[in-house]
Amino acid sequence: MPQSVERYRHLKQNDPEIYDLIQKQAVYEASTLKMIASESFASFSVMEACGSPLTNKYCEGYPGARYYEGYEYVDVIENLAIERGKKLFGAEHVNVQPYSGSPANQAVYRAILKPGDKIMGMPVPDGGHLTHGWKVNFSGRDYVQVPYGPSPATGRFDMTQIRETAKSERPKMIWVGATAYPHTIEYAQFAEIANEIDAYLVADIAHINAIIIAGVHPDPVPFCDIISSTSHKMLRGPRAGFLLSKIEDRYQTQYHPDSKLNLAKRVDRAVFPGLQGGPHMHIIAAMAVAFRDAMTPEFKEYGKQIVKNAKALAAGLLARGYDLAGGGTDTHLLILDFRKKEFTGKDAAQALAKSGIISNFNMVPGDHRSPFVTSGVRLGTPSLTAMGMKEAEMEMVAGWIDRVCQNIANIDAVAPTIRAEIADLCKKFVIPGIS
Ligand code: DSN
Repeated sequence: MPQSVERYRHLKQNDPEIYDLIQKQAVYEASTLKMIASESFASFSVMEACGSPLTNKYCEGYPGARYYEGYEYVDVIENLAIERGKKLFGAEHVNVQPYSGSPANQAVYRAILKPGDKIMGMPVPDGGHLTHGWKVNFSGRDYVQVPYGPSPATGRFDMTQIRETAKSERPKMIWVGATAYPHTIEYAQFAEIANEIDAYLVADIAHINAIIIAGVHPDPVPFCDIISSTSHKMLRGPRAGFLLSKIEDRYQTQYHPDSKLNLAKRVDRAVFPGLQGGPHMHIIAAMAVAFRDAMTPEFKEYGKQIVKNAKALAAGLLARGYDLAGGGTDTHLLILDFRKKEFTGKDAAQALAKSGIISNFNMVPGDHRSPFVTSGVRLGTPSLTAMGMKEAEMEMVAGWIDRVCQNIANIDAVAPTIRAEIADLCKKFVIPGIS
């Protein structure tokens, strides 16, 4: 039985129904391959901070300027989170209050733009995020998205094309960041384009923060006005968001009604009181824990191994004749490209899940299928890497994926065997925060 569940003795007594479901989820996660690219495992320490009495505390405002009394200890906690965030990323300013990635991104808009302004971002089917200007999201309704994305022919950014679009459309802000782009992002090249058109450059590094920390992906901090992130995903912290920014605003008088304030102050004001009320102090404490963990050599090794594992998995799949969007990966994720297959991404994701490989179906560049079924499956390596898996296990994973894809039509016959083999492999590893 997973240790984390054994520890929940009060919950077990008071609400056995929820306890039982948590237990089942923990057992499920400990016996399957979590390959959703935006997931990893938070540590027991992070979860203990999340489950601490800080959950009760209200302290609207920022350290030293609260609207509630009794802030002595929580001010120290929030300042620690901020200082650790600054040190970890080398940032001038850090805000740790966003409730998650989407609220962090809302704050970016409120800090630097006015409704109706033009922004450049990747549509969701191209690998962007809802909050990068997608039409059904506030960001696509209140702002005007100029879309860009990987070239359908190469699966990679065409920087000449992106520059041309930016110069003709002149957006006031460029988002650079993705949820399904497997290649290196060259922030310096995006910064040149943003500078040429006097646009803000904002990176969303929620998916790739750990590989940036590990030094195996370019660092956006020198190039971007604001950087948005989550603290869960590969960073392995609590379910929350944070913002890094420069202190000064290089376009001070141009775009914003609050232009007397510097950028750091506008970011803070956009989060509170602009969008949110009381900060979640238990989560901020857990974020401080995660930032501290992320400064260790072990974390940097984990970040490096994430990429090595993704490359090993890509090599294993390519060797078995599969197509990958953009031909491979430089990051934590890869996208199986099933455009030439008779089955869809959704068929494959469901068959993989039955077999114990948990992923999500995803559009691929140049996809002819609808977003409800797609031609792709997105696979990420952070969770397996957090368990301690390395290249040899990735070769086994490639083999299992191949067996599933060869047997989509009769998956019920083969899935139980594959699932049992996967459960056996998982037993050899410690599952952080579970076992
Ligand atoms: N939903 C996340 C993902 O899976 O990429 C992004 O927020």
